[in-house]
Amino acid sequence: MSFQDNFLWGGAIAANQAEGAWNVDGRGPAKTDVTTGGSVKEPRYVTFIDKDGKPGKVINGQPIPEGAKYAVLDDYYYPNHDGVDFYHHYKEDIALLAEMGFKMFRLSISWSRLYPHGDEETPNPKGVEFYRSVFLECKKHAIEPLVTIWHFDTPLYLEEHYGGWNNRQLIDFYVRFATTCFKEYQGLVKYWLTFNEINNTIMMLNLFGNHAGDKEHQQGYQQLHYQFVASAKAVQIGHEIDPNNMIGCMICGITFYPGTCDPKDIMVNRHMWEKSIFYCGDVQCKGKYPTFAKRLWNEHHVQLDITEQDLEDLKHGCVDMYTFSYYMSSIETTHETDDMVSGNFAAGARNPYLTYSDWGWAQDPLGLRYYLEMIYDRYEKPLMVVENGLGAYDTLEEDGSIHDDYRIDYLRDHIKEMGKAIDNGVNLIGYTTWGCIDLVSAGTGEMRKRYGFIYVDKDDQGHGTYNRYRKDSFYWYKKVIESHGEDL
Ligand code: P53
Repeated sequence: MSFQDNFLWGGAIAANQAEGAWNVDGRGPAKTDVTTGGSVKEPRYVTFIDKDGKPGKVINGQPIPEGAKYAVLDDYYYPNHDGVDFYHHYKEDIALLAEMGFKMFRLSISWSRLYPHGDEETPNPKGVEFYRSVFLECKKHAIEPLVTIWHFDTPLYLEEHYGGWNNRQLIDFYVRFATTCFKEYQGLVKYWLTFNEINNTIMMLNLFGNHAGDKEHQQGYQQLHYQFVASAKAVQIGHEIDPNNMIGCMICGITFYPGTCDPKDIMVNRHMWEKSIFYCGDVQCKGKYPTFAKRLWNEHHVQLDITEQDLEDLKHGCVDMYTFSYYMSSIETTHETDDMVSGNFAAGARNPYLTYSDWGWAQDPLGLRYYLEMIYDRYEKPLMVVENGLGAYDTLEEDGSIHDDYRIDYLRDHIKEMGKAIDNGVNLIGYTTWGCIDLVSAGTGEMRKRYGFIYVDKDDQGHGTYNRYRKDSFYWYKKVIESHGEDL
C-alpha cells in the first residue's frame, strides 16, 4: 500500500481563473482582467489606452508603452471576467468535490478582492466574508482547504502606481494581505502556499529568453528577491498566528533531461535545474541563497538590492513543505536539432520517447517520479503535487456525459509513479490535480483547454449555461480516492 489513509487527495483551482465576478462586491482589477483570450496559436494580449487616448494592445508579458494605462476595451473579450463563476457556484461546486470524496481543495484568494488597490490599510469586508463562506462550506464537507495566497494576481493598481514587484514596497503590501488571511481564517485553514510557481519569472527567461539581456535578468532576479522576502515574512507571521499552520513554497516543476550523453549536455542540464528549479526551492527551504547564485547573477551582471535584514528574514522564514506543479519534462542540449517542440509554454528539442498533448506538453509520468525523488532527497520536507493534469478538448454528449478516457489514462499513469516514489521513501502527503472544475487557461485564456473532472458549459466567447456536468473521470477519481489509490 503506497498511499497512506490520511493522504490528501483532491484538486486545485485559482481565483482569477475560476471565480469570475471580477468587479463584484468591491473587487479591484488584476492584470488578468485586461488580458484577452488566445489559443495555442494566438497569444493573449494586454490592452491599454495610450497617452494620446488611443486604444492598443501588447502581447501578454510585454510592458505597455510609456504613459499608457491598462484598460478594458469594447472590442475584446476578457475570459477571466466571468471565469466559470465559482463566485456564485461555490456551494454546488464544493458539494460535487465532496461527492468525489475530496480530502483537500486547493484554491487561491484574490488579492484585489481583499485589497482592491493593494495599498489600503484595511480589507474589503465583503471579500473577507466571501472566502470565509467558502472555507465554511469546505469544513461542512470535511475538506481541508489548501490556500494559495498569491496566484499571479497582483492588484492592477499596484502594477500601475508602484511598478509591481519591481518595487520593494510590495513586500509590505503583500505581508499585510497575507496577515489578514492568516488572522481571518485561523482555525478554518491550516495549509497555505505563499507564491504560486514562484520560479516562473526566471524559468521563462531561461526557456524562452534568447532575446533577454542583462536588463530582463536584473528585473527578474530582483522581483524574485522581493517575493522571497515577502514569502519568508509571511511564513514567520503565519507561524506566530497559528503554530499549526503548514506553509509551503510552490514551484513550477519541470523535469529536465540532457538531450545526449555528451558531457556538455549533462552539465548544461544540471545548470538548468539550478537556475530554474533549485534556485527558488533552496532559498525557500534552506533560508539562504545557494552557492551557485553568485555565478548566475554574475553571468548577467545582476546587482541585487539585498539588505542584512532581508537575509535574516530569509533565514527565519523557511517553509514547512515543498509543493510543486508537474505537467511535463523538457530537454536541454547543446546540439542542433530540427525536431523542436511547438506549443504553448513548451520549448526545446522533442523527446522521441514521449507523446505530446495538443498544446505541445510532453506527457511523462516517470518524470514526475524522478522529480519527487530528486527533490525529497534534497530537502527532506513533506511534498505535495499541487497541480497535475491533462489540458484537452472534451465533448459534451447529448445526454450530458463526457467520455474523457485520455484524462483518466494520464492521471492513472502519474498516480502510479507517485506510488513508486512513496515506496522509494518519499514523504508525499497530498495530490491536488489541476482545474478539478474546468476553468480559464492561464497560458492561453481558453475554456476549451479543459482539465476538470467537472465540465463547465462555457465556450471561448463566453457563451453557455455555466451548468456543471460530471465527466467519466469524475466517477473514476471517486473510486481512486475511496480505494486510497489502489483501484486505478
Ligand atoms: P494552462 C506555464 C507552464 C506550466 C504551468 O496552465 C503554468 C504555466 C503558466 O500558464 O501554470 C500553471 O492554464 C498555473 C496555473 C495554470 C496551469 O499551470 O496554461 O499555476 O494557473 O492554469 C496550467 O494550461
